[in-house]
Amino acid sequence: MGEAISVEELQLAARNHGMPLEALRWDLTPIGLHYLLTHYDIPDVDPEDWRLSLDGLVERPLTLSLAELRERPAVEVAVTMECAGNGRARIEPHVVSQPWLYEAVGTALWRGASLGALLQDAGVEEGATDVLFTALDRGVEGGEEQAYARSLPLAEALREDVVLAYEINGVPLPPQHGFPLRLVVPGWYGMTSVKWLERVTLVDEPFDGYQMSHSYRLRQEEDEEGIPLDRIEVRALMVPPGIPEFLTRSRIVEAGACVLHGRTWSGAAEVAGVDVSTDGGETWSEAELAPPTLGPWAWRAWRYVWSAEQGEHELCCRARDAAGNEQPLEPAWNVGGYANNAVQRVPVTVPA
Ligand SMILES: Nc1nc2c(c(=O)[nH]1)N[C@H]1C(S)=C(S)[C@@H](COP(=O)(O)O)O[C@H]1N2
Ligand SMILES: [Mo]
Repeated sequence: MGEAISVEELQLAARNHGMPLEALRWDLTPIGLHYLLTHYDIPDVDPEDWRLSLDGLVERPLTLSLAELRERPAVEVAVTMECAGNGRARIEPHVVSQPWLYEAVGTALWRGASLGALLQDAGVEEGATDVLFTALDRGVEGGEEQAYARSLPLAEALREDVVLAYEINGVPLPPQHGFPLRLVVPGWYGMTSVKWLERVTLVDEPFDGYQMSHSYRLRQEEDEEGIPLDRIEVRALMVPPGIPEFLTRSRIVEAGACVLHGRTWSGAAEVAGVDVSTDGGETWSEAELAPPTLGPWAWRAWRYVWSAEQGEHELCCRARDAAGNEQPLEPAWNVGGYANNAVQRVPVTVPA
């Protein structure tokens, strides 16, 4: 990597931690190891006073307490969530923001009320096209004071697996993951899954706030309109094998049979396969892909047995999906440093 990260970026990185890659071993990421991305501060919410408002283009505006949301039929879905900025720190020239390498990902079992069922109860009026989600956390970004807020097209909001979640992995949401209630939109990059929800508003056009019109767009120029980010691009990651060297994190692996394993996911289409290279991408072999045991929105396991021989090696894994997308070998630059799903490279030494 070229340019060094700044103290300001380190300040963000210390608040917003990633998932250690060895945690790829678990189907569901232990809560404290799930990645975290919070633009502003974690808000202080008293669950007794808290209410969710559902308003805008609906026949019957609703105000719901947490107890009322918990009384509704529950939906549970395993979701691999990934930040759209994952991979940003490997893009050149350097993009200043949260400096993720590979680890802005995690898989959780989210439980909550169906958003679609709630919208049905409120009665969506004709002319509504989008749903705006407004959160309690506030800050200044791009010189603009704002509450974190994003909208989602109505058709996506009505999908049966879109959840207003009050539980993660069987326990109430912890403060950092959106207590008392967050949106979870399976298959979409993490910015869509608004935490600390306060208000859901039916509107007749996409919201044009900062997190929609400035952030989370693929652009080559600052002043270009660009393309909004939505579905998660295909990716595979491996648990780095052997043991790490403390500072460089390079790996030391014993000679002989070494099981390489990891996870693969895509929000756009089913994963079709994972290939592994042990020579820096010169040659590739197909890994064994496990069935989607956690359902359609969560990662799948893969494995490959490598005969490790003495010397220096670079291990890579590369996934492709049923829509014909394949991870690129090199990152592509864009203004926000988003959606860099270039293949993971793991330098390994096999001593004599
Ligand atoms: N209210 C609110 N929701 C938010 C954010 C935020 O800063 N505030 N960050 C978003 C981003 S960019 C991501 S990647 C995910 C991260 O969710 P997690 O911290 O639970 O992993 O939350 C999204 N929802
Ligand atoms: Mo994110």
